[in-house]
Amino acid sequence: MKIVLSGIKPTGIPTLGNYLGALKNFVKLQNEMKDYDFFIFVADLHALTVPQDPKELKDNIRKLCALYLAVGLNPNNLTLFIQSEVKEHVELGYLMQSIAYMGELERMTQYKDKKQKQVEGVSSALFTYPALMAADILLYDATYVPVGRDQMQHLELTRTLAERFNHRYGDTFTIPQGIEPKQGTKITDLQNPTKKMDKSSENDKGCIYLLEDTNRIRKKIKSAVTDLDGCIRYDKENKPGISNLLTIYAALTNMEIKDIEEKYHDKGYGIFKDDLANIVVNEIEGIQNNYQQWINSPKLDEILDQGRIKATKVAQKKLEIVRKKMGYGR
Ligand code: ATP
Ligand code: LTN
Repeated sequence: MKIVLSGIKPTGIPTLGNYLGALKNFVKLQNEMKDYDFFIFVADLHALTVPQDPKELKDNIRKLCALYLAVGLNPNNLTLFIQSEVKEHVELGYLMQSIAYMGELERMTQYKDKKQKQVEGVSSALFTYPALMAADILLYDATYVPVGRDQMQHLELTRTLAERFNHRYGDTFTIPQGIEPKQGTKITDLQNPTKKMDKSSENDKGCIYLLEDTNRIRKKIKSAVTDLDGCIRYDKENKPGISNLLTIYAALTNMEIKDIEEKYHDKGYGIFKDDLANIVVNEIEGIQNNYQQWINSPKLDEILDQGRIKATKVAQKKLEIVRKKMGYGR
């Protein structure tokens, strides 16, 4: 059984960035890699690395589960589960902390960024987060892990920890490989196009959420920050706003950026943005319609129950091997 595995934190409503960097790619890979098993989960323990409102968290977990199915993941070849329901993640997470070095964790960009934003204090879980992420992946011997660019550093660390473990205790874990989408690996904020579009960002105007009103989405695209030269050309350094919009366009239409530039070479930003708004809304409307079918469906709970049972079985088996190799316990 070869496995593709990934997770998303329920820290808010997923954005167009999560969709293009992760969700859409999960669906594409599921359609292409027929001989792989797909394990997709809601990383709820990871959400707790920064303060969460308990009611909102509960709500976001269910919404994310429904969205996974609404974007087109096929439940027939999917182990969909909630991380906290498979207790083995926490135990292996701790074991990974025991082999990860402080210096390695200190170098993580996400930790350094998120640390700056914590007003009440930085939780120690935010610091050790990559060890838990490594456990999420290694428990299942995942071969491929589809993620956006921002997660590649964590994936590299996961590989390092797996190799270190295998070296110390003998061959135990598969060394996983990250897969980024061809386009859309880093979608930036519409108002601040050098910054990543983040679902937990305070800047609502710069983010497109998968469940928001489509008229608002249109307005956000039309008021996206661009530049004054009026030319639709990809240039990330000097034209980050237009470059980001071109990336979104390309990722949603599967067109090459140069062909989009050609198509709009004699047109202004207004027309380009109108067309892009139609493309984005068209895609998101489809997702929202499917979402309505899943969110209150008892079938969703059935899928999650089956997912928990299957994931637990695989995880327990792996952890039993790890316990023996490390020598702790009776
Ligand atoms: P937070 O704002 O709470 O840090 P996030 O949206 O950045 O959340 P996750 O929910 O864990 O982070 O991200 C899930 C997946 O979406 C990951 O694979 C990540 O790489 C991808 N992703 C997140 N933001 C973007 C983005 N702006 N562009 C492309 N991919 C993204
Ligand atoms: N760290 C990721 C979410 C995440 C994940 C994982 C992704 C947690 N565990 C395992 C892939 C595999 C994030 O913040 N985007």
